[in-house]
Amino acid sequence: MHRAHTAFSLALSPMAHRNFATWLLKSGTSQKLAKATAAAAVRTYNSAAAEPFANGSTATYVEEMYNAWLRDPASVHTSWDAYFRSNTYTSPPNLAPVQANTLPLTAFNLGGGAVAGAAPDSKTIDDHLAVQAIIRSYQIRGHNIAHLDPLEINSPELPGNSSTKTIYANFSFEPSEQDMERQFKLPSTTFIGGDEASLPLKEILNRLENVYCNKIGVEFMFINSLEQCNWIRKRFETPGVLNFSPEEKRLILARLTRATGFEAFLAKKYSSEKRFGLEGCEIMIPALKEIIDVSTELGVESVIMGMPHRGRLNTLANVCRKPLNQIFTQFAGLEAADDGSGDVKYHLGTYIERLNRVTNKNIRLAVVANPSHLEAVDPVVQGKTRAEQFYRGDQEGKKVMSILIHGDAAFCGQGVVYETMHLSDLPDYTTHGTIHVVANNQIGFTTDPRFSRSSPYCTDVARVVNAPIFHVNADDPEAVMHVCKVAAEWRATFHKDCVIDLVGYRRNGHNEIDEPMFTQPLMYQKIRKHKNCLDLYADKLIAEGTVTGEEVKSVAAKYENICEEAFALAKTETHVKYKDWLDSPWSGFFEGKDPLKVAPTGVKEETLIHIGNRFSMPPPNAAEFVIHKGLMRVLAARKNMVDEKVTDWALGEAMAFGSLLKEGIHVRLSGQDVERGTFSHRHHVLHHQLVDKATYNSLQHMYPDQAPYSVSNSSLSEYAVLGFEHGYSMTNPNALVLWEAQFGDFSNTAQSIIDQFISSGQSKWVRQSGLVMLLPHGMEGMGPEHSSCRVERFLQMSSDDPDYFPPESDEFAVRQLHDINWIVANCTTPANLFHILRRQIALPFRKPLILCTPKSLLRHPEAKSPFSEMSEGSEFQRIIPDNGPAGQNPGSVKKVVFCSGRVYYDLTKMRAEKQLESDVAILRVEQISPFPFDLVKEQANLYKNAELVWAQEEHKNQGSWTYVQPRFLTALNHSRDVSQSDEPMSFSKTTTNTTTTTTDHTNNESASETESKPWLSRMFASNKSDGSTDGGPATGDFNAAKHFDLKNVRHDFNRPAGNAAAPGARISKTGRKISYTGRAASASTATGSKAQHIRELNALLNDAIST
Ligand SMILES: Cc1ncc(C[n+]2csc(CCOP(=O)(O)OP(=O)(O)O)c2C)c(N)n1
Ligand SMILES: [Mg+2]
Repeated sequence: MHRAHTAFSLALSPMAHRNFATWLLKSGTSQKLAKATAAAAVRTYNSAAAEPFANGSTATYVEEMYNAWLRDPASVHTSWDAYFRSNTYTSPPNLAPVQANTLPLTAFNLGGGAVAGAAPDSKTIDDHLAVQAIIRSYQIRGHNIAHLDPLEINSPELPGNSSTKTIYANFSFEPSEQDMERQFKLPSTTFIGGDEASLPLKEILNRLENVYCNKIGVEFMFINSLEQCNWIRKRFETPGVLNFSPEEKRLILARLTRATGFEAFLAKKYSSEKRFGLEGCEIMIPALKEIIDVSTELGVESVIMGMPHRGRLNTLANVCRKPLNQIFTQFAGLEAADDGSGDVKYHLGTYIERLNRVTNKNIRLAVVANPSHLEAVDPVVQGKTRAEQFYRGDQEGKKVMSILIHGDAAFCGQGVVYETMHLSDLPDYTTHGTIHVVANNQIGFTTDPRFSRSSPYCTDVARVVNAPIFHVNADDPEAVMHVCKVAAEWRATFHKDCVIDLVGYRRNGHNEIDEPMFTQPLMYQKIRKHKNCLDLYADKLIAEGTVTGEEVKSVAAKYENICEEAFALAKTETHVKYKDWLDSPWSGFFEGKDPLKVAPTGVKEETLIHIGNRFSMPPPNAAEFVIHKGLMRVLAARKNMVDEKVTDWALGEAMAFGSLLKEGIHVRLSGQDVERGTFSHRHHVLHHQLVDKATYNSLQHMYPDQAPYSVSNSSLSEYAVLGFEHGYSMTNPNALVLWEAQFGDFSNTAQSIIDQFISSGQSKWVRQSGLVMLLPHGMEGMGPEHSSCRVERFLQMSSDDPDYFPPESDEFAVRQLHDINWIVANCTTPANLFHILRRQIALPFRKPLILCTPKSLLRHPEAKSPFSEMSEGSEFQRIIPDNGPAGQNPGSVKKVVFCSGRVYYDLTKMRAEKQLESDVAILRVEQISPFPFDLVKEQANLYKNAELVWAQEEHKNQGSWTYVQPRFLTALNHSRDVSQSDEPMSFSKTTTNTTTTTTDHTNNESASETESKPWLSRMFASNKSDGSTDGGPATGDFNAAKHFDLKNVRHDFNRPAGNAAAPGARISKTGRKISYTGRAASASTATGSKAQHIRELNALLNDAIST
């Protein structure tokens, strides 16, 4: 264990080096000090943000004095007596009640020859207070010298070798032999006495030593709540808490046997495979089971877990009870029966419902799929948990809980742990307590803790949220079980986070193929000689007569048989099925749905008027609810718009939300300052100007039977909050979940959530999400930051093939959406915003939406939409054509400018200035990805004689240019695949059906060798074409829909020019080109000074519009 021994030299408090009693007994200045201290203590107790209780030992002395005075005023010094009589001191509300077993100090054998029953002399008081201080010292820093490291190599270097001395060295109290036998009164802040009010000092020290310095190290005295501290003290100090019945011990042994047996079995069968075994920390499996057992007993019905590689397979097998054959199949290198890129076996998720045999209650267990990026899954798990709590109406987290498992190096190294911890107590993000389990093997890959962290413990990050930390030696199964039980009870009682630090070791290298002796030779020499936990525990139970050696062997043999049977079954499997590894099934969502049918997104005009009116209304009790004058003007302006049947951006967004809420769709918007909106345009939460915390949110009061709306300002974290919202969106497809970045570029601090989950989650883990990312974007002279949301990065990750023009049909648009990994758009009108948000729910599947959103456009007089563009019959426009003179007479247009986003308004202004409305057409590409090949082609054909340009305000290597350029070429040349020869490749067994929506799943099962290796297939095409169709599943569930989806993608990819192609496609090559107009490439998004920005913008507008 790496623990900084400096902790020991820290003083308890300024009082630590004094003789407390003497100090208290002094009069004059000391009295004043005492009074001040007492007053401070009162403030501390009464303040919501109390000072750390542990540091203020003063408070406890006053409290002890007060308790003593209550019992017997004569037992305290007259100064205290006078002080308490003055009623200045207020007993803290959460002060532990005086224990029944406490006795007045006068009852004790006194020092200095005083008579029993008389007022105690100063030595007696000194000694008692010193003993109390010692008790307290054990509670505060006993964990520092506890025997936590099974290898005993990383213990702190302490001065002297007596741990007891270390604990009380600061207290000017050197107990003699005689003192050791003396009875000492126990303070109300300890439970070591059980029913006894006093104990001999020897026994006190002995018990404290056992409780705090043995195999458990409890770190909790920094917690601000006395109630919580006492709760923990009681759970660890009460005599007998570590006594286990023979049945309990046998259960632990059986579970440990399975955990150990599983790793041994994998090691035997797949010796050269990476599995990130748990050896050295196998106790984690019984530990998780204990947490789940106790939590289930206390009412939890669903547990959502997030964990890294280490011990993951074991957890799936022995905690979730995922069928072993499914796990073993993952080792066989089989082809997938369904589609997707898949993932390595130690990343996959799972979802299981089963009976907990110990509690006899049904339980759901989910392990969320996660990427290699350590800890990235933490906020995702929290979001998923929060959502499940929300949908179940579990407002206090009594039914749904999360468990996060961490590695020691990752827990302290990865910042997202801290960011996630900070969500733990926020009203709209809390999951009402998470149990964190650290599989602390005292190493991270090849790096020792002393080189990987600056904190004494790997768990110190948890202290910031006042989470108790239970360190425990992983070689002591009973200590571990006790800690797990307390953790589960803690969560059920206080609904706050806590941490279990399982201190073990790693028996092998980082993975099974690594050689650990290269880097940790001494540690591994020790490990090689160290018996495993199961053997140690079995020896112990055999020695004490709880089990026999035969029983131990037979339990192990039984489990091995189970593994063998599953292994044999796995051998009969021919394919792996990704759907077996889905962590968030959406039962019923896909059933009976036409996977290519989008519900209309336009709504009745009366709905728009109703929502608009509500949204522009002050709170119903307006007479009492005073809102800011500026907001009155905002509301009045909204009302005017509704009367004129037009909408601006904020109103358009509210229309989308309100209409979805009306349809029963839960809407959740989260991000920094989203309630008002960074640009002060949204104002969803109105604040009473005179009453604190009185707010009104009109979107929550649109309709009596509407779905819940939640909008919440988040913590200042992108990584954790975006991850959280992604997790939230995974839980239920019938919700619109949106995350807004303050400015679009800040989303890059959440890059791993974007890369690892949002863009690729469906492909890797057959998991869909309709999450919306709102990214304020626009070059407006604000410098390198706050300008670009780096849309180029999102576009670069879009999975549509630039060289492939999909078959044209009525379903072109939806099929593209179906096949892509996410949607990237930049809308220029509130109506299009309205439709694209509603389309997220209208789609029969879910795709993430990356939406560049405006800043200055929020108030642009032209960026408004009439209600007619949102009412029934209207829909999202992927491309907004030119509806002016140019569009009406396209044949005479000289130039067509394609653009995306706010630059459109600058371009139209410049065109007007140059009076070129008939010569230059300006078209807006609103949905950038998937690229609207069909509409681009259609529009380009319309302007036959025109030169085509792409104009963007972003630099050439940024913005959409690099994405759209090759796609324009494909669209303009009507090409299916410009990189291919003219000969259609027809090896594929299916053709892409442009019209049918029927299902033929049977074909899918016979995926050929060549199909499964598209690149090879392409090179050595085998001319296999049966012309069968592969449309969408008529009755498909999620997996069926996805199956269908990816088959098409794959087939299309391999066989771009198919017999189902639109007539003429790919044949007529016009040879038209599109050129670029805009800023030069740049290393930064900066546009320099405001003046430079305007100069550059004008240049690009001039360039774009000149004919
Ligand atoms: C964000 C990130 N950085 C680096 C890695 C590479 N990596 C994989 S495991 C590992 C060590 C992790 O140590 P620890 O958290 O203690 O877990 P252990 O493997 O010891 O169980 C590292 C650095 C990673 N997976 N994720
Ligand atoms: Mg580690």
